[in-house]
Amino acid sequence: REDLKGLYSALLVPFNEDGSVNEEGLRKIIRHNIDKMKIDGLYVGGSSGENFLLGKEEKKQIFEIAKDEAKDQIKLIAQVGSSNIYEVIELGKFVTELGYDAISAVTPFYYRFNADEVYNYYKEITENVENDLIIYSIPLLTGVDMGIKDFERLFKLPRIVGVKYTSADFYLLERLRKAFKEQLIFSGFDEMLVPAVANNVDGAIGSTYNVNGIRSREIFDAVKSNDLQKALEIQNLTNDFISAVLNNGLYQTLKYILQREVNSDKQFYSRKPMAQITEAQKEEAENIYQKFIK
Ligand code: HMN
Repeated sequence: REDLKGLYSALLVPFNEDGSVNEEGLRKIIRHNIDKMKIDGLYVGGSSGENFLLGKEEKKQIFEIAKDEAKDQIKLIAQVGSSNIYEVIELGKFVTELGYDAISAVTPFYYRFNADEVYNYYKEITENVENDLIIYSIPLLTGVDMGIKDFERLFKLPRIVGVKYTSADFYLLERLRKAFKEQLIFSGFDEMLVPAVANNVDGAIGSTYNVNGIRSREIFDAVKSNDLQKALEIQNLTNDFISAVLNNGLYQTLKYILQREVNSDKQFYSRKPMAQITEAQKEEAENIYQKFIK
């Protein structure tokens, strides 16, 4: 599990106007992440990949393309979770066969599952998929809040190796880190990288690393080498960028910037019901691109 540590981009996926996956664009984004952003790995099938808007076959297609393009150059984690446990297991086996380094699964959502139901979901996945599993906790989007006792029980399952922790609760993060030294904790909020690394997370997974990976690595390294002043300076600049992106539409803006960065003449569409970028948003995205990324 040691070698899963590091900085991962939550892979963004470009779609064609008809909603199908833009394979050429996707390959370019993967190359951009490896060659220019120098990331350690990709988190494929996360919220940033608009995964929860896709069908099973499309998810498989994206997992295949990512592995085929990245080969063994970087680590690959596949987010296979959803509330359909049979699909979760099928996808888990599929990506394990493809050679993914680990799987990750979001807490089951929509229905208000209790702690036992969430536990049994993970237990069943680990019993059926022969791969390491990283819990994906993102209460903001799922409404599923887990406490230290829930994590304690889950971390006892043999194949569970850590958690992708997308929450601003730093008290819980501190408690988790102190209690579970052997588990991998990945920070999920890019704008809170400084406090996360200060709490000794093992890595980070985020959407903005697709375009702001170099700066984010500098933040990570500066905190690690106890240069808090430098880390904060870069985080301040990074957060000017992130807040501008969030104000203008997260996925639309990041995909616009990627389209510019990889020189694609085809627009990187979002998947419906996600809205497409408007002319005004494009203009602002171009400003953000010029100011922070180019
Ligand atoms: C994923 O599942 O694709 C992402 O890793 C999720 C990731 O934690 C992002 N969270 C959300 O979008 C809610 C962050 O990278 C986030 O986009 C960024 O910190 C800006 O808020």
